[in-house]
Order: sequence, then structure tokens, then C-alpha cells
Amino acid sequence: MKPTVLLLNPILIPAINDELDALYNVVRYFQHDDKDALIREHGASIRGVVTGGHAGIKQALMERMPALQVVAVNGVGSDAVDLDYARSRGIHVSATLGALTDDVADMAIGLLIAACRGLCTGDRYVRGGDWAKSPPPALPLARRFSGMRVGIVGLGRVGRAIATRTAAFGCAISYTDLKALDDVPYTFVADLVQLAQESDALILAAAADKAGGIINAAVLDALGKDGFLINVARGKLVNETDLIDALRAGRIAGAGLDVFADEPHVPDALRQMECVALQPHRASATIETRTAMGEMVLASLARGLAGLRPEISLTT
Ligand code: 8YV
Repeated sequence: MKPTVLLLNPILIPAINDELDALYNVVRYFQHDDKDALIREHGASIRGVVTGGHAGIKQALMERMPALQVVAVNGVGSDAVDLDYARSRGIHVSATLGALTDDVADMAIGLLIAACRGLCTGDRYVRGGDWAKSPPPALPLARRFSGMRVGIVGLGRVGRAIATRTAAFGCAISYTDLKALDDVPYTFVADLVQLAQESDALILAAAADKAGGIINAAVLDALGKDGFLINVARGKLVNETDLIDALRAGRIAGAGLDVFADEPHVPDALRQMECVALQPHRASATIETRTAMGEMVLASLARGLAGLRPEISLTT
């Protein structure tokens, strides 16, 4: 009999879905309205779970799956998984480390250019017919990206990939992390407020397991009226109320956001601001990366269900 695997979020690559269906009895959680009844029916037989980085899985749901052996996170963030509980039961929790690095870094650069050059505003201006109606250009001048002083919060895989990209744009790069890293040529700044003060753009690439709310009014004020905030990590790193206040009052110049505190709900205030470029948590959403991630998920499930440790396990 095929092992039962619970899919908490859709996988968008058809070939990965086909492979999952060929190997497992796949229960697609997101397709069912009565989720409680679904788990009552299948909970006892579920041996594997596939979830997204943002969705994760809580202890309460894992508790209803006594045969659970492996949780394959289709993403790199593990902040939404109750890792201690999984560890206590010997459940492997894998993540797709490395697979999405380049795409997430690309998105950070895209959002920064979009925010400081007003790309979304320009697009709306042309698309809405305003250009033809009101020549000469009625849009304000934008800000230059090349040569900006960039501060990176979290110099893990994604942070480093952002650094190499910004270096190619002639940017001066500083970063903060738990400690200075001795294998990078960038300037370490321990204090986040000081990093913000010395940066034209602050780019968030940190894990959010323990760092909730670190971007607050003090950090935004240090970034200053010409500064941009870019977030491709987790919404909860930012105090969204403080961010909205700072943007509204012109205490920072703009923001580029792929992630939010309460996805998919984005505050109206942010949706209405021209100085903000928005994305619906899509930094890893390319065919290439989602295929690579899906293959890692398949490999982790195969090993976990065979009683072996997946190549990457955060708990075992
Ligand atoms: C994932 C993410 O791609 O990797 C993460 O932690 O948040 C995303 O980039 C998303 O969870 C899709 O599964």
C-alpha cells in the first residue's frame, strides 16, 4: 500500500505532482473545506507532510498524526514549524536549503529597483493612459540604485547572494548578523540602528525564528527620509504599523515588500502608497526554482519514509 502524504499547500509544478501521486496516496488539505473531518479520517495513516515555508505546521496538527515520520518543507524558512515538538518525536523536518537562493536575491534587487526608480508607478502611468494625457512627464524624478550604500540584515545564503548582486551595481555593502563573518569582504555592523543609519537601502534576508519586530520606528528613523526598506524574508521581522507611519510621514522614502505580517492580507495603507512596490510572496516562484525545490521535497520524503535521515534535516 502506498504511504499517505498530506499536502498542506499546492505544488505548482505538474511533474512533481505526478510523481507524488505515483508514489503516494496524496491527501490535498487545501482542497477540502472541512479540514477537521479530513484529519479525523486520514490523520492516523499520514506518514509524510509537505508544507510551505510560510505555512509550516503546528504541534496541534502533528499531534493528530501518530505515524508521522517526515515533514518536507517546500521552502527554507522553518519559523512556522514547531521544531522542538518534531524533534521530541524524532520526526525529520527537511527544507530546500540552497534551491531558492538566487531567485530570492533576484527579487530583492528587483524590488529595490522597483521602489527607488518608481517602476510600478511608471507602469501604472503608461498603462492608465496618463502619459498621453499630461505631457511633459508629470512623475517626480526617481532615486538612483547604482552606488547606493546597502545594508543587509542576515548574511546567510540569500544575504550573500544579494551582496554579490549589489556589488555589481557599485554599492557599498554592510551587514548585520549574529556575529561578524570572517569569509566576506563586507563591513560588519553589530547594531541594527547604526546599520540603518549608514545605509540608503536596508534589505532583510534574516531568518525570523527569533527576530520578530526588529524593524521598528527607531530603525526606520535611522534609515531616514531618503532610505528604502526591502523585505524578502518574513513579514513578522517588521513592525508593520511603524512602517506605515514612517512611509506616510515621509520619514523613509519607500519600500519593496514580498512578505507581510498577515499574508495574504496586506494593509490598505500599503496598497495605496505609490512609494511602495508590492509582491504576493513570490520570491521563489519561478519554474526553475520550484522544480528544484519539488525534487528536494521528493528526495526528503523518500528517505524519511524509508526510515532514513533526509540529506537536510533540521530536527534529527
Ligand atoms: C517558499 C518561503 O517558496 O522558503 C520559504 O521559506 O517562504 C517561500 O519562499 C514558499 O513557502 C513556497 O512553499
